[in-house]
Amino acid sequence: MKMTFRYFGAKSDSVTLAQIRQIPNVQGVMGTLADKAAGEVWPEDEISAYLDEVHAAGLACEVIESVNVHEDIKLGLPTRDAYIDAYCATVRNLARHGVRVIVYNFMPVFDWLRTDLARVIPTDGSNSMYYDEAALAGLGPADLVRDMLRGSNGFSLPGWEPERLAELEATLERYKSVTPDDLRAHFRYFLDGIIPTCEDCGVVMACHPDDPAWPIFGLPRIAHSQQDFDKIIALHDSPSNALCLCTGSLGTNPDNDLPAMVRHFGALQRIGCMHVRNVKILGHHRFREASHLSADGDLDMFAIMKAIYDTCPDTYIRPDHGRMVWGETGRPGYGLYDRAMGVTYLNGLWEAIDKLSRQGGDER
Ligand SMILES: [Mn+2]
Repeated sequence: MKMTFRYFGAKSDSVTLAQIRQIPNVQGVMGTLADKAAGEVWPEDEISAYLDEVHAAGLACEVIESVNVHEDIKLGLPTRDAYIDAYCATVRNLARHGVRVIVYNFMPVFDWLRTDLARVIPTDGSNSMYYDEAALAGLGPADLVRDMLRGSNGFSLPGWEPERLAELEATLERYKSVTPDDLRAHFRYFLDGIIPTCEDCGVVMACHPDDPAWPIFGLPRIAHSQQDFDKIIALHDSPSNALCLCTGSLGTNPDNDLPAMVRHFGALQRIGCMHVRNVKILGHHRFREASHLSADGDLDMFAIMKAIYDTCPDTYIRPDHGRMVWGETGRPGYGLYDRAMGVTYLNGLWEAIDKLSRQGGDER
């Protein structure tokens, strides 16, 4: 596996490339241009400036995240063709600079969602992001956006860019007539439009799951179970139509068997990259993010890493949202310390799995 770390760029991250470079075994970043609106073509000069900075720090960047899909594409509006062309232009620009995997999602309006961005964990005084469906009662989508932005410590939240949300009410209204099958049909149209370009330039699209792993505010959501992802990879049959299995997002629903999902899609060669993190389920549609350690949450991180080792050992991995520990402040979920601890823990699991396998001590 290629261990990486998310990096938002010097202007948008509280963590530096020098710090990332010092985390054991981190060979690269999963990068982004933090200020790009959905539908915008990512200019080559900005891509190369970002990558030059990463490379100068001794790190690779073959995975780019958050190339967001314009709502008109998800809504299937006539204007979608121009946005699909723009998306293809961004794919080509990224590929020209060595990018091999692009992480995106097809969630209507809202990207990931939490009801508290800094919930104190009583047992140790750290804090992490928290979700309680009951806290949404009486809240409209606009209230939620206001609360999310207020809790962001001044950082932009990926997927919560204000310009995307400016026309919130109108966009929500448009989705009222869109069924999950409609959304899948729009997804197929999008994939049919971009995958030939991706194949041409050797790029794999990695679809990130819905987070949390169920519909919210009555919006259709179609990417939160193994069945959902089977349908997505069938929409356009190509090795370039792949997945970013995010264990913490899918793990919010205890019905999702993460090691089994990794094995299933790993065996099909449809895992473009992995986000590996843990989550603690506290009740029905109530959870908080945990340290990466298996015992601190509800996911078996050993079984997940073993499934990666067995079915897609060369994939890109990064730790995902961490807690805030040791007094650190920053972009919620994206502090340095807890994610760095997550990396070393995942490294340890990997070394043990690898050595036991080589010694014939693998009893699976
Ligand atoms: Mn993720």
